[in-house]
Amino acid sequence: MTPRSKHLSRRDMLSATAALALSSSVVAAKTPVKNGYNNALWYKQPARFWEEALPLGNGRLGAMIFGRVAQERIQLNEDTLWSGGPYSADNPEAYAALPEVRRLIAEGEYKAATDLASQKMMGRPLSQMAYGTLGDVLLTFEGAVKPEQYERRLDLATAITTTTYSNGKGHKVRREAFVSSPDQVVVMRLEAKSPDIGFDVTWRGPRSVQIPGPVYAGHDAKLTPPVTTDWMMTEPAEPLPEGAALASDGVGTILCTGRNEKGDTIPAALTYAFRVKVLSDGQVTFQDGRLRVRGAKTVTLLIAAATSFVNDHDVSGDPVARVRQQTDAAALKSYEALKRAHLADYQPLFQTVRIDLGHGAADLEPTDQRVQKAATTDDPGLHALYLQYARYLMIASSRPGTQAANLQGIWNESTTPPWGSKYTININTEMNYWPADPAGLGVCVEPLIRLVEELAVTGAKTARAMYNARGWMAHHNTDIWRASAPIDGPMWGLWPCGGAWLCNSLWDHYDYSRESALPARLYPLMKGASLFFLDTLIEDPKGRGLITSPSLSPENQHPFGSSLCAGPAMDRQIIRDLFAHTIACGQLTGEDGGFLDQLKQTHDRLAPDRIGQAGQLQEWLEDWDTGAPEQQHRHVSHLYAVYPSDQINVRDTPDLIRAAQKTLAVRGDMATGWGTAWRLCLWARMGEGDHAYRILKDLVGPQRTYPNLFDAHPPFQIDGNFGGAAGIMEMLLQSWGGDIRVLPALPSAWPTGEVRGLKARGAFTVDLAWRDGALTTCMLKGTPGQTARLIYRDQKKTLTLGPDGTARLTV
Ligand code: FUC
Repeated sequence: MTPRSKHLSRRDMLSATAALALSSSVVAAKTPVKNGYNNALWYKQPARFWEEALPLGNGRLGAMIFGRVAQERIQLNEDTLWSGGPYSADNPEAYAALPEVRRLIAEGEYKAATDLASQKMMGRPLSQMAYGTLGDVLLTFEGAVKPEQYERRLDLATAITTTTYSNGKGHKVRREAFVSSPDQVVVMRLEAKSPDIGFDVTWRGPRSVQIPGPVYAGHDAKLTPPVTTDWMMTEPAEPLPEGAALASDGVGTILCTGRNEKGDTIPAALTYAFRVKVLSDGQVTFQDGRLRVRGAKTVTLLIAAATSFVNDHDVSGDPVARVRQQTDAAALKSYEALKRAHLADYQPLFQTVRIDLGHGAADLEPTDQRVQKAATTDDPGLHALYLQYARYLMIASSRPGTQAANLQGIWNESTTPPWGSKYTININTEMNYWPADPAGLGVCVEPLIRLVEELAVTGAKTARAMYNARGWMAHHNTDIWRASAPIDGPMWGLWPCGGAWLCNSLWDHYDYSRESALPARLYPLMKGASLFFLDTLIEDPKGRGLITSPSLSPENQHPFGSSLCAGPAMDRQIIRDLFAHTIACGQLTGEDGGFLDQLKQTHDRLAPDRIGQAGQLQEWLEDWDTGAPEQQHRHVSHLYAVYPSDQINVRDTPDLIRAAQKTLAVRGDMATGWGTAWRLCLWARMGEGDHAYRILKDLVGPQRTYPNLFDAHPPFQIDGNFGGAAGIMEMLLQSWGGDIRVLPALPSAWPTGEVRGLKARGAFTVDLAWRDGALTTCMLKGTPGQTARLIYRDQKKTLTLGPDGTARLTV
């Protein structure tokens, strides 16, 4: 934190906001800076659907702000509110069945192998626990009428939402909200010109929400923004769920408490609490289960929330004490002081990256209208906004000390969210963290490191129980209890590489930051993950090398009625990286040389990647690709080697790159939100900027992006936001194989632009500018004396950073 940021005045804040809009001349010419230019989401009507509401978060507490007129809806989340309690799903019968499942796979009896695995090897229970919700805090206003000059917005430069309008009496009304990390509360401020703010505060408890209406459902549905505006929309009153209670526990407060849901056979073990405290210059009373605010000019609403979760085996926390302490402490500060602390915490993180990809008329339009046209028009401002929004979402959903971002980050309105809003670790959780380091937010990876540390403990039990192996492993999913047994069914769950992939993500985090303390923290995790494979890899009976079995190529069926198989390409690629990274890490920490030698020998015996008859990169050890039932399957698992890994790349392995391109062409450009984002990253990594750009347009268009810019799988899943942001950065800057590539996949649609603050592997910060498709500035920052190999078009240069830690590439 800079000394300056500790003392941000309102003027500082405004100038910081303005400074973020890079091209000031364009801003001046087109004015509506009030609409935030390309650093804000804004709308001319309130949110009807959840996917139109604006997310706020401090990593732990999440709030969706609807900006409604007759009744404000604040949908609340706390990142430890999951169903169930501490549990293990390891199946004691699994190990006995393992040799037979392997034998059946080796003999091509895939269906029989699947049936046996289904009966004997899967987790008990077969599903994991789900992320939950605290329900809604509702503010029902007195005498609301259709407003005038309505606008609601989320300013990414401040992480504050505002709703402004003129009420029936011609008075301006203003609401601001943010979620403070330093004060651990949701803060909403309501202001009016005269003392006529009157509303009731009520709670609608957690409920199971079906994904609303045809507008937002369906894999291929067209997602259109609402055509009508319901100014007076209110939520139906509902009784509180069983076990939930609401009471006033002090002047101007309500305390809401309850129990989490049970999950499958696992009993509910958590309690939760949240407390609302209202500070106002009007009258505040408590009656009939509601707080009544009347005759106020200004109101500050503080909300703290917590559960009894301490860690994955301890649920003895006291959420009531915690929320009382947090709301009471926050109430001692003025609203301005809370806001200053929030900005001083948030802005130094957000402001490290600035981006300008060009401008157009759409810059001035409301965000929902931009999305509507984004697949068919060029809107570079929206692409820049998409990157900054992902950075915003990262800061809001994953901060040191919080839980890692799950399938929906931290935002979820249902007790039964899609896929439990868990951690799917066969792509989705890893994708969540792809943009963190390159976007200057390496600090946000900390929760993922902790997740892996905890998973390595439960995963060691699974490794022992199911495979009689040393080390640790995890299958394709986990939850807050760090469950590691295979779930859902063998076709999805019986995949042994979830833990290994996570380790590779953590090593990549080290590669970006080169933080000297990290290898010692990561080595035990990586060594444990490696040990598991030393004990479980088997010889391919046809002599092609070492392979996994049983396994699958994530969620894709081969031609023989199952996905179960031996030695899919992705496993070999992930394990190859895992071993190589473990060796590198072990060398840094001075670990056991003999063990590292053993890893090296095993690494070299892993079955290599193969090119099939159709010229494609083989997804499986056998050449099955052309016979697989879903040719355009959303997963592109065997392209892991191209991105996020660099085992297959345009510099060293041109034949395999051609095969990967062939595969990707067959898979098609459009998939689920995250599937589309992965394709974008892949084409960018292969240097195909215009192709990547076409995919980006689809991703930010109305079929894969909701009005609030949340990614649409559909339904909402946050991985597409993060993967899409990683793809945008990959088009501008790449770092792999020891080289830094400048503008390696610049599309013709972004001829002139500028980006500052991106990170490259090796602990470099890079600022770039280009004009008419050609690089004009490339500035590298790092440690004095550090050298970097730069590639721009056909130029290759080695630069040494000067005494001030910078160097420029001259072109
Ligand atoms: C994997 C994907 C699905 C979805 C789910 C959460 O199973 O195949 O598309 O993203 O994770």
